[in-house]
Amino acid sequence: MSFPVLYSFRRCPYAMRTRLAFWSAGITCELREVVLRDKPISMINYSPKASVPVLVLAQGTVIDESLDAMIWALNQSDPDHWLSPSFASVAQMRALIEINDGEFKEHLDRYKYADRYVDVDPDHHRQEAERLIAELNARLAAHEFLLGNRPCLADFAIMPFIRQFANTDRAWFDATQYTGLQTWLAGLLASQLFASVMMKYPQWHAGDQPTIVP
Ligand SMILES: N[C@@H](CCC(=O)N[C@@H](CS)C(=O)NCC(=O)O)C(=O)O
Repeated sequence: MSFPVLYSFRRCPYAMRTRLAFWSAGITCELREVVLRDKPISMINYSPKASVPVLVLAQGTVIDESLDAMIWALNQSDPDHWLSPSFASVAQMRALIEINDGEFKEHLDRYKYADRYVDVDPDHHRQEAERLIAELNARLAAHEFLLGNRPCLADFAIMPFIRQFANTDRAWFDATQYTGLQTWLAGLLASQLFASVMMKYPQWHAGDQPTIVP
């Protein structure tokens, strides 16, 4: 029997959110743990842009955008209704994820990895990123999750990036007034689902015995 193949990297926020959707959907796949400085040739052949995650379906279809891979998984099975936010439309949910993946990610990278850029002030980019942080925090004053009283695709698509933002300067984040966001993040990080997708696997090499998960 052949399972979908997921090229993944444990700490990559895009791969993380894809694994969250796979585990929630209960999809069994072959996990190939990638080391970014030593990417497998087969992954690059499937997807020349060579970013993780890369999903290869049994029929050979390749999905190499994490959000598309999440939606593919949830279209197979969505037991917790991630695709139907309780207090918002799907379009509003997509829009929130788009802000995260676009503007927020740009500032997050320049805050977290300022030394990789020329002439970048990390504090400036933290302040810019804080606009979305404040907006998410305001949402969480109204309900427990970003778009309602249960978590949806947006919570899991965005959480790995907020985790990175928080971890960049944990003492600063913990001392902010964004208590709703702090509680939301802590709850998701403490979940059984998150623990499951953060299990460690050795680097995959062609010819290895397949790692079938979950
Ligand atoms: N838009 C892509 C972005 C994926 C991405 O940028 N992944 C990073 C790791 S977190 C990567 O593989 N970068 C390529 C590299 O570092 O060589 C997605 O959503 O899947």
